[in-house]
Amino acid sequence: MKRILFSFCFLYTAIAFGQKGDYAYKPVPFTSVQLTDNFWMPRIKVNHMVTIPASFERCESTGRVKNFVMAANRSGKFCTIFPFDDTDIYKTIEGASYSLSLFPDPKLSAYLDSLIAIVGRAQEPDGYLYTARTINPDSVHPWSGKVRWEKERELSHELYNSGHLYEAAAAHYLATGKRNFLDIALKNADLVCSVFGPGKRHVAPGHEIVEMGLVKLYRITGKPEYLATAKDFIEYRGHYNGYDSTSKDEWKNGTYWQDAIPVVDQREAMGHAVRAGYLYAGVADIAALTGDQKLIVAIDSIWDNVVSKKMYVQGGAGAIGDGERYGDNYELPNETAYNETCAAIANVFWNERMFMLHGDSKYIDVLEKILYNGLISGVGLDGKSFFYTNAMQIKSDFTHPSMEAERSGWFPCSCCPTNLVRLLPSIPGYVYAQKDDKLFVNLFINSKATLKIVDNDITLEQQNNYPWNGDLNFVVDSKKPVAFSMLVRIPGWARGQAIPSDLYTFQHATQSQVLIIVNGEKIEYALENGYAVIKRKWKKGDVLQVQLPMNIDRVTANEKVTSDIGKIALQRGPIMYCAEWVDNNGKAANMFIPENTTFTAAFSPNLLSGVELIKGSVPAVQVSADGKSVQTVSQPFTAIPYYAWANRGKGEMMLWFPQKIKEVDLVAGQ
Ligand code: FUB
Ligand code: ZN
Repeated sequence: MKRILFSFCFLYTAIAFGQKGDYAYKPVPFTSVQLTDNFWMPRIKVNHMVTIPASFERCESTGRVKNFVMAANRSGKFCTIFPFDDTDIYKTIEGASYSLSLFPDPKLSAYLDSLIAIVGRAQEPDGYLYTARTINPDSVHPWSGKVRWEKERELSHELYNSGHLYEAAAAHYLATGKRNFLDIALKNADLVCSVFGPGKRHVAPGHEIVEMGLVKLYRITGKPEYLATAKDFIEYRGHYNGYDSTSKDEWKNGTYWQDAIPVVDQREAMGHAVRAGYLYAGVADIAALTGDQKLIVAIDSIWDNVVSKKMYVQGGAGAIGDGERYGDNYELPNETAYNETCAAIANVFWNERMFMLHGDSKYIDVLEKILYNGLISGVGLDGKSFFYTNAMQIKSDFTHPSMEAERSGWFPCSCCPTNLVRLLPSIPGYVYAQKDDKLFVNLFINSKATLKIVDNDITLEQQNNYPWNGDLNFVVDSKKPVAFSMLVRIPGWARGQAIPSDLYTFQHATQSQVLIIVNGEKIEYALENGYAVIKRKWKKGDVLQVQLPMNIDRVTANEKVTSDIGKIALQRGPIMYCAEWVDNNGKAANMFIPENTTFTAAFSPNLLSGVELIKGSVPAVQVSADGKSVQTVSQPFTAIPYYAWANRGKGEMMLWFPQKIKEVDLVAGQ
């Protein structure tokens, strides 16, 4: 009864305060999907065993935890570099919470409780939580402003910290059922809602994420103010009159913060790429909950813009280092590609939400591209070395010293490692989605899912060796036969499409047939928004087989991407490949790949934790030992998955290869 009353009140207040609907397509929660695979589970385990402890250790050794202790005591001096350093603790707690639902670990659980207690003590009585001020309000970080919220539109990150707090507290509550962290977050959210809104302060948060975070709290509590404030934060963008709209400087004209024009009028991805990705994800949430069509038009256009003009072929985004931002259309330089790991993570959040809005597989195609390539490249196979930027090529002269050619343990700004900590163990939540009697299979990961469909409990087991092999098996278990549709994503790459746009195409697009077999019999199927629809009365023991062709494809870029003219990249299934010096006679930047080159693929279980290699023979330009002549020789070629580069030391790496030589640049020798 209490539950019914709560639901009724929630519905009533939700409608009164702006909720008109929700995502049409809902993910099957991470708690219902148990991964058993050989690709993600080992990574999630390394995240649990290595990355999470290392991350907490660094939060301790760098003074991030001490900041909270000092804030609790209201004395001391903020002892780290950035006012958003608090978020590394929140993000690691978030990752640990997801991880605890996979690997019960009483010691870790007790440690989380102890940290949460410290965070709680650092919170001011009215809910304010921001160690950079609370430690000593008279001596604040220069970015923080003398009084609360004064510099929120710029760099204080007060609401950014709150957003990460909400995301982490929601995950902790959902994974563990405990309220200790959630209560801290709610107290802070209540303060935020009392400070910002109509008739109160207006601000476009300087670093988005609070919008998504508030929506998560709204979903847990049903408190309408959380939804309303998230919506306000989006509406406040584009109305600040202190910018210089004539300036080309993105910080001065507001573009850096996605604040130059109202969100409903935005059509192109601009500014800081992580901020942008978090904004678009938050906009999708608000659009879903309020039904605001103008917001949907805006993010649909921005998505088209990113996917057709601003995304690297390995799914990275945010090409420009100065401002960590999106460049112009087709501005995708390889020598200086920035591709912050956090931007890739933000775009996973955004693409998942775009799918939930529209139910089209193209969003999951992009999500998959990011996930298997430009996102996990951010963490080394050891789980404790990271890339902040994700390079597209490394040449031996290391011409651009700002480009990371080697992974680091952590960074003074450690946003990327701790973002990876939270993303990886949340992957079970991306595998399936549902709408009415439709079950969407979005990711192909060995797992056992328990879910309810048309009021029946079923379990669905995936058996495959993805991403190396395209043979997918699904086994249904159900007490009684259930009529529902299984919609299996047929990835764009299996249908001759490199990306859902004309930004990248397969040079020799082959239209291989995707075979679908039910209980041993090949079936005909219709393709709906990129999904093969298999509608039947499913019963215990039914086996669905889907055979995706695993060709090695040559990818070419749109000719407007000047840095890729005349070049190809190699893709097999969802995986993009690169060549490293270590497998290719000490160099990688001297090889080219003529159009008629043939390749083979072979699995190498002992290399780089087990990878499918692409092998062939290609011409390589060689300089004679005396430095007096140049010749082209045919040599064996080995490419590894892009995500696995830089795990064996520092040297050349190439992802795009010329098909012919145009000219040779001479570098003087001694
Ligand atoms: O500002 C907080 C985080 O620091 C951003 O998301 C990253 O790009 C880094 O600048
Ligand atoms: Zn980052």
